Amino acid sequence: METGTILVTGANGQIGTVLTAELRRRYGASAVLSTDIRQAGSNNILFEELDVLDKERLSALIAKYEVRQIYHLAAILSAKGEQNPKWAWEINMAGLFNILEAAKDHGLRVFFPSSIAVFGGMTPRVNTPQYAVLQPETVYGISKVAGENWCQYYHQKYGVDVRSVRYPGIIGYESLPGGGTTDYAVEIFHYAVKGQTYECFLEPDSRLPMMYMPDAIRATLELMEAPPEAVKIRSSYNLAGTNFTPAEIAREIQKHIPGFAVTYKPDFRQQIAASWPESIDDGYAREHWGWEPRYGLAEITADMLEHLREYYAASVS
Ligand code: AKB
Repeated sequence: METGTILVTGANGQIGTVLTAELRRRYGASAVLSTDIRQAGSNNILFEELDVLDKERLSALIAKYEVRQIYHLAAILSAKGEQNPKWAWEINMAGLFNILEAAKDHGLRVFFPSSIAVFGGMTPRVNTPQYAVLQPETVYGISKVAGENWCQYYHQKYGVDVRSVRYPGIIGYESLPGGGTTDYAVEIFHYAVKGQTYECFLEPDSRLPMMYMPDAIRATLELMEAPPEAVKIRSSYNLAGTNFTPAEIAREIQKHIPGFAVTYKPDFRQQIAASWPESIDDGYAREHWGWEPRYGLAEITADMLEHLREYYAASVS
């Protein structure tokens, strides 16, 4: 597929780090321009600093690198957003507007990550359907609902080829999450491998939808590479991998590390988690563009522990 240059915003974040590397593996290092407000990370071969609120710089980079696609990953997540709601709203919304306007002006394909955070306490929590009540209880969730609607609007009014999924919590070993409610499911593995007790900020039975990073990257690329007529939902697709509770993931880790201990000290993030679904019905993604997850809790746990053991062994030697 002819992609031109692909620009990634938020490329140094949890998903951006891994997605950028995979895009470079597929399309070539010089075909992917990584951008972030932070300095270049380790895999940033072709990197430019970019604040997504800086519309002029965004336009200049699109022209300079002949950009054809944007993966717009820069955003403030659920927990961090609650510390400073107006700032989170500004970054999440004004940033998206800049991307959608640029896409309209330059005819770009856009990926917009939405989230299970679009749902709230009025939504059915089990097998949450695609078309459900969207009354989120965080500024992050409100910005994602608005963002989904703006994506659909730009598609319908201006023909912008924008595509989106509602990510569950993402678990991976290559990068760390920052500021989310599902972050515990990554942190817990690091503590386990380091032989430390983990203090979990959610209750033991707080079930949430989760997905392993390779599944998340594959879903993103499968959606972006699907023929336009297959992408029938232009707000955002429900997407499911697996789901589990802190107690279940702790038990799964203990199968590999029997002495691993978890204590529980729920904080404000428990209330956010309680407003989100336990599991997701992703029937439309399966039907429209063939989505199928590959990793369950057992596979995620074994793979995470293997890679993190290698990582920590290499960092001490
Ligand atoms: C968060 O916890 O805020 C994110 C998400 C589910 O969108 N990981």
